[in-house]
Amino acid sequence: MSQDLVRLSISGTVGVITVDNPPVNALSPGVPEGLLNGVQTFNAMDDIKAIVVIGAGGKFIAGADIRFFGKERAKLPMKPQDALEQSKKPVVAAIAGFALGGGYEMALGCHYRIALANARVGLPEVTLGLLPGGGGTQRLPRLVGPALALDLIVSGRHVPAPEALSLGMVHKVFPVGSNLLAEAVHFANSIADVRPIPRIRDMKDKIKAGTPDLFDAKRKEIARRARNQESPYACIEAVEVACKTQIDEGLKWEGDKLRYLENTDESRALRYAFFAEREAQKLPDVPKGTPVKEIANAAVIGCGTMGGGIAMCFADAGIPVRVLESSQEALDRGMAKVRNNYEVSVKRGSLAADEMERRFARIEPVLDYAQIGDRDVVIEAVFENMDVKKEVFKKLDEVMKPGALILSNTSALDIDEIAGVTKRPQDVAGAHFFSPANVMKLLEVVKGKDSSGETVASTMALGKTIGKAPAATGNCDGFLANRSRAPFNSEMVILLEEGATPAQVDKVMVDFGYPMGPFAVGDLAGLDIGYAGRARRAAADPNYRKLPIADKLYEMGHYGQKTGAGWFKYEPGDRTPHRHDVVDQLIKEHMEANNIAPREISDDEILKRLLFSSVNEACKILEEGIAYRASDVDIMWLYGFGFPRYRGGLMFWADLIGGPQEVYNQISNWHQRYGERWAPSQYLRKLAESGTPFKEANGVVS
Ligand code: 3H9
Repeated sequence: MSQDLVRLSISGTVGVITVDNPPVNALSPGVPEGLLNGVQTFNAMDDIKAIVVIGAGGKFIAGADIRFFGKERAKLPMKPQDALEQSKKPVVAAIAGFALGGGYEMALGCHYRIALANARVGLPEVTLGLLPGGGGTQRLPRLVGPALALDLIVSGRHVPAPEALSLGMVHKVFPVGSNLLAEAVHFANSIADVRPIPRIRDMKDKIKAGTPDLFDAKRKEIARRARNQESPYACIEAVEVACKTQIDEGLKWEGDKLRYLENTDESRALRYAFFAEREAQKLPDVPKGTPVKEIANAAVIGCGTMGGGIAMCFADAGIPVRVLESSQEALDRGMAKVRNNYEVSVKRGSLAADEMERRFARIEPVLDYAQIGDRDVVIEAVFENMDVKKEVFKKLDEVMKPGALILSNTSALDIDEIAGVTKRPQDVAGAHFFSPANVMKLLEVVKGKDSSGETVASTMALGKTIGKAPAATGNCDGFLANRSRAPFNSEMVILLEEGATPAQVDKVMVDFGYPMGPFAVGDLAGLDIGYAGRARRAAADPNYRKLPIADKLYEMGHYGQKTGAGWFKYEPGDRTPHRHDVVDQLIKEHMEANNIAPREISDDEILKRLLFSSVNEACKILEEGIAYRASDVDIMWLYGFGFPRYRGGLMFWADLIGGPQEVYNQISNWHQRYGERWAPSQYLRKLAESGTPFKEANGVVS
């Protein structure tokens, strides 16, 4: 097995070890063995003077095989990275594509690292709830110093090769298109006789200058975003250990910590999220190899908050985009908002001023539909009203070139009805962005009944191109994301009717891991949005559970931050939410009018009522065959609603706290207590009965 995954060859006096484990050359069983065998074999050959380690297929090594964490690993007589480091013949790591995690750790075991200019290196283990466990936490600080190592290991970011060169992470960078193997052999020949061989374990200068404040400062810096998590703190401690102990002791500490972390729920959840994200790209009802449309330019209809944000997504990805409005005034207003958004980024230091100008120049404001007809894709982002959307789609049908992707950013409306006004419903799909569109990563791709496989696959691919996390859903009111979220939105207000306060609910959800509480988010987004949606649903469904407190608040002019008051009160120019006595009064009046006795509502009840109501709805969506799989629900919650990634997503979290059986039992209780809105989904009952965890639940294809 190891011979297939790791090949040995010879070029003059250089031994070449090639890792060949598609798709990403992960360190699956057999690869570490093959690497170890390679070093030992070439060390035993007198005529070999130096060694090159390279990956096949234009990639170095993507790290440990993530599927194998939490499982028993084969014990090797020696770790390959240690064997590489101790090799008596100098070893050169030749990095194309990427050297990540255990891959970069393998390169750190080597004595020299060279890379192609478009390669990326880094230690992203923290994003999987782990720490670098192949020597990275001990070798990187010795190579680049503890401060930089700490930043790289705690952020887990992928470092582009030119930057890696300037940081000392690699020795030499070759232009894209170079023959890396030839360059590596040439380089290996040039250093073959250099002695002493530069081994990172012998580098002590940089870690000697201990900086005790560094570690506490880092802990403080990450305290808010890393709350409830262990791995970022383990990463900090590991670099601290590197500065305080001998390397062998540090390596042992690191190995023990990795074994502990890989069995935490945090790491299980993050590993699950990694694969769920990739799974979401797979469309079971679209044949493999379905062609994907090339998108060289785009158009957006509407330059309001959503339209402007969507145009920015294209501009940020280097795609020229025309944005159309019905009047010059609306266009000027929208473009000014876009410019302002960019300027805020420049002020914050996250965007260079010249790059802002380049991006802004890619957005061309236009007033006439004739100016967008030649675009490869158009995204409609006008007011959320069926008649308005239909008018737009009729015009698009007239002007767009044959084969153009015609997408709607509707967040809930019937995509089939919209597509129905065109003569080409096969080219129409939903492309639901989340607000603010230029920031939020989720792209919910909605398949209409007539959307072609090519249209859906192309919209998914487009999402990737513009840096989004796309996930697909079928057509229903609210689609997958907003429909599964709707019960949560109702339940949080219903809890107020029973005596909870917005501040209490928000605190529970922030403690759980959300960046903001749901009431504060409502105030930020604007309470008029929810009101309009409720009115529409109440008109369509006589059994719709009304939310009188929320409705009254809106009717009193509390639209959220924009009016200085919503669920909370805001001082001018300050976004800090303050308790509002008007809201307290509304709650009190509602309870008195309905004879509801105040009671202590526990944090656990708040959390579960919000989230279980949505799990139940997600099960209904799966049962209707509208979602492909439960893990797509999780992707939507992670990227659309700020659900903490280290809890995996709504459904995975529910698995962690007891799975379908626990959820079903609790929901059945609430069904008896509160009535029909808690009726358990039949699909949930089936999952509970069969003992199938949510993470294995697929949509029922009718
Ligand atoms: C580690 O190294 C711990 C060590 O410190 C300790 C050692 C003891 N394992 O993303 P893509 C699959 S922790 C297994 O679509 P791209 C992926 O699921 C690891 N599978 O490609 C997908 O499969 P499928 C630290 C993996 O070109 C296919 O490969 N390393 C792994 O857009 C293609 O993936 C990382 O965290 C893996 N390590 O991006 C790096 N990686 O086709 C994780 C990928 O069946 N990987 N797959 O859906 C990545 O960030 C990206 O995959 C990469 C390529 C940038 C490499």
